[in-house]
Amino acid sequence: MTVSSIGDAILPAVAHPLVAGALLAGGLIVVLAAMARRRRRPAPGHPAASPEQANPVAPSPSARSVPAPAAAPALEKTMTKASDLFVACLEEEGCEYVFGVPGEENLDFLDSLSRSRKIRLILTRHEQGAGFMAATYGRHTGKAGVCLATLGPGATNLVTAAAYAQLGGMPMLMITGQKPIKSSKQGRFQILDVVDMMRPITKFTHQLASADNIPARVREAVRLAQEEKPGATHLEFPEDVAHEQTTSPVIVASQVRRPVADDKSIRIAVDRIARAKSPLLIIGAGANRKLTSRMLTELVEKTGIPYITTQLGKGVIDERNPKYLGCAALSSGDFVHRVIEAADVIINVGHDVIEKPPFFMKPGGCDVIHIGFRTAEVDPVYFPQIEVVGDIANAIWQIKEGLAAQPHWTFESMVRAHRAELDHTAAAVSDMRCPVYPQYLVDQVRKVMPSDGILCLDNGVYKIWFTRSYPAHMPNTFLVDNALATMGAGLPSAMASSMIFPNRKVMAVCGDGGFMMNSQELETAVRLKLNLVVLILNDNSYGMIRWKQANMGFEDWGLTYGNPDFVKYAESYGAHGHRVTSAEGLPALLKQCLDTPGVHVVEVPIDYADNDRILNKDVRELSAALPV
Ligand SMILES: Cc1ncc(C[n+]2csc(CCOP(=O)(O)OP(=O)(O)O)c2C)c(N)n1
Ligand SMILES: [Mg+2]
Repeated sequence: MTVSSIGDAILPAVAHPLVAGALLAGGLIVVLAAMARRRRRPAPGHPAASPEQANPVAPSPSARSVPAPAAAPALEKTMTKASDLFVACLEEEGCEYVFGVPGEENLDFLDSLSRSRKIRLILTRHEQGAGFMAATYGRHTGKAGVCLATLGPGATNLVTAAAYAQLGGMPMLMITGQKPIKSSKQGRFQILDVVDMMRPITKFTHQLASADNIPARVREAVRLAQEEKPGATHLEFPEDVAHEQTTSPVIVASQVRRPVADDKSIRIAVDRIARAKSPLLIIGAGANRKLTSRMLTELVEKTGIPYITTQLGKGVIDERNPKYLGCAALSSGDFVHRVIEAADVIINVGHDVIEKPPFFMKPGGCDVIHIGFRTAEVDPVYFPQIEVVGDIANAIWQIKEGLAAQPHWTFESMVRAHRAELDHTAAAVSDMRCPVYPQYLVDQVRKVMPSDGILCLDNGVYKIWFTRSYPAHMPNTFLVDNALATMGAGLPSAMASSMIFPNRKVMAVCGDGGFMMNSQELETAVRLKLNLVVLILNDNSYGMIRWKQANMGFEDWGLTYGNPDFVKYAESYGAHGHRVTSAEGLPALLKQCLDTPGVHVVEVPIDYADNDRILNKDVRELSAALPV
């Protein structure tokens, strides 16, 4: 920082009473550090910052280059209103948006937020939409997405989003209001023990009982949300605490780096991989971090070891790479499971027990090397022989440095199994029936989406078709929830993606069931002037459950419904409504929607008649018949 830039930073800073307070109470160095960081953030006014500047994928807290805060004796203490201090703490954490539905217990906070020049309120039509958007913000940026709700009913509406963030590893901070805690206002009207309610689905939940503690608790809530494994945190901010006065200054985050794997563990892993006959990389949820992506790509390039992914590991390495051998979308019996069976050493990167296991270990079976931020959670089907624990990107880099391609390695049967999968899919992608064939749809969506385009899936049976056959090219371009696997997140996650990356194409793929669970957020999307395309796959039923019902030999019963006219429905919100009437017309319609600004809702009648035969029978039989 130059002398003049220091001056630039200080002058507007001291004009702000909160920062002046921090200057006096916390000392000059703290404020200079804070200012230096603020100057790197987007200028006031929104939408903020270009996505790349906004720090794409999961920055390690270690990326900070801020001098460590130094404590200085307080000179004079300035009184600050608690809700103003809370907002200042969020600003310090780099918060850009607060997504939510305020209630009367949040009005002090809302008033303080109205004066922020760094944080924008994103008002939604349901707290669940706000939570899904905040979690998706966290997933893309690595910074805690912040959402807001009132006490009781607002807080209960956040529960599904909390679980979504917690299980999915997405950093998110929830703030809920509460009636006064120091005096009774309306008896127990609307009062629930929200802190306890959030306990099993968060990493940290806390009631702010004193304004003095706000800076420490906000820092903790953000630190824990962002730290591996990222997840949800919750602060309850009662009405009477919100309008207290305090002299507590904002706390600036420390400089910290993640611990790296011990080099002895790296040597053991390298030695085992080198001695393998057919090593295989499996990329899981925890590997979905930006630096990890680069290191893994380099490892594959240098050694030629092939890889498969779990659903949440999709896109970490470009799936156009010839070393890509499939995604474990089904639990068993797919071609990809033949790839796995052909390996004698599995290098399992970022394994997260929250996903259905891509493979089941057996005594006497192949060896597994677990590479993760933490040690493996062992169970009867997962008991790795070797573990490399520490920052994943660094561990992969160390392994890459020590490992060379081995002439005795052979990948023939793995490649054969994947080739059989590609041939099987290729035979179906040109099926031009209408209602549309899922394999044709996946192929056409991939063709119209650019490499950096972001596909956001809701939960339904189409998820299996997309995860198996949509090659993701870049990290976080294929947002699927294979952790909570909730319905209803497709549209909000696409909205958040479009806000964060306004220059990229964004498409939500939803079932008619999942879309209707948060369809009211179309109003939010139109109000925010977002550009996105929402496909609604219409089978007039909860198709995924119907598919399982058929598979289990039950009668086709109890899972169908009627739908609104989706074109008129979209138009009533001010969105553009479209309906696919022929397979031939699909590509041009998708392209037109992606290239025309605004919110486009496209109803796609879908033919699921062959789901059961293909996914439960053909795929199993064909893959089982392959020689290993
Ligand atoms: C919130 C929630 N409720 C229920 C389920 C169970 N579930 C999983 S998929 C599914 C049906 C999805 O229907 P739809 O969105 O129409 O997609 P389709 O499978 O028909 O393509 C249901 C009910 C769930 N995952 N999440
Ligand atoms: Mg459906």
